[in-house]
Amino acid sequence: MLNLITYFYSAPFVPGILLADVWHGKHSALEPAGTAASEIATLFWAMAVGAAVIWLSMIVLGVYCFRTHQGMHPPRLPWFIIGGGMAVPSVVLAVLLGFGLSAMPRLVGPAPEGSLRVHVTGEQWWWRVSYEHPQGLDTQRVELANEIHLPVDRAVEFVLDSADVIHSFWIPSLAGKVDTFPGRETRLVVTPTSEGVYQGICAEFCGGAHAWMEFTVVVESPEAFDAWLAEQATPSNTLHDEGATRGRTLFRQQGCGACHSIRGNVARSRVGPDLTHVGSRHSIAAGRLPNDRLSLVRWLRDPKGLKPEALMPSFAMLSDEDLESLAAYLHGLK
Ligand code: HEC
Ligand SMILES: [Cu+2]
Repeated sequence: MLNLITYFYSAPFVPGILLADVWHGKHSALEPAGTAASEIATLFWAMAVGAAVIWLSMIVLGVYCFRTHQGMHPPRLPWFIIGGGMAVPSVVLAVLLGFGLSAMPRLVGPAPEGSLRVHVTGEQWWWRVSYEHPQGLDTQRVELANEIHLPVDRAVEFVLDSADVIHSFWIPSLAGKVDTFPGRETRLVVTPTSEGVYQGICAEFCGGAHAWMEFTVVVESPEAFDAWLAEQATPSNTLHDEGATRGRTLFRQQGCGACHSIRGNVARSRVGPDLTHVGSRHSIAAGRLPNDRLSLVRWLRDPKGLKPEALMPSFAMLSDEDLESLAAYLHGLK
């Protein structure tokens, strides 16, 4: 009877997976777009089918016993317990363990020779992303925030760490999740197999704005990727109009450079996200807002209102005109 109750309890998991938001879309672990994710999806399906088969056979067996044999006879009972209670679970667990252990090296490294390497640091509450310079300049890294571009069909090794607390780096469509720790590097190897735009998230509660710690992953052709990286490696110098020119002056006057870096401008600090090409990103503040001028103004006016505990001060004391000029300058940094 106890067994029956246990198996009935596991039943909701079947409709659960059918209804789950993981089924489709830009962050679906069941619609894999990378080698690691498809391996995990295969394991998931094997386990789901296995669990369904075991669950169904237990129900059938239970009904059969209650209907026709009121209570099993002692001579057969020990074999039933040894078989169903010990042998079957041991075999099932051993097979799963073998599968898991054999997949591990492919999922967490070391990466194959010639892989692209991307460093990602989890920060409260955004992701610092940095690439080695396309011309191999050791001292110069190409840095940005909350956005990762990858060439399709090439292995990439993510080198992960954290600046503060434990975060967890997860791109459900491409691979499994890996925790990031302060003072310790973890690794994840991914080979994206289809072009597209995917969503990554932080999968470990890390404080106030944890739910707003998303990032965008763009998987594109090798040519498009090379062009993008070369563009990101250039300093920014675009000033479209008078508003943007005013914005640049305000950026210096208001001390934004105490926390931000804009290559080509005087700002060099690494407290907050690098803003060199902030105008080219899909979103701002780790997925909190779309990237347009109005959203930039809203962000500058009230970061903590938009993201609880955000570590950027409010600039609500500036006039609308000043905020709009700053937004024009930032939006022009493509
Ligand atoms: C005390 C440090 C600090 C100062 C000063 C500061 N910022 Fe920030 N800024 C941050 C931090 C930290 C974040 C990341 C917030 C998050 O996403 O949780 C951020 C995020 C941003 C973003 C979003 C970037 C992205 O890619 O998502 C913009 C734009 C920005 N700041 C502009 C400015 C401007 C303009 C000023 C000056 C008027 C300024 N900041 C002053 C710390 C600061
Ligand atoms: Cu988090």
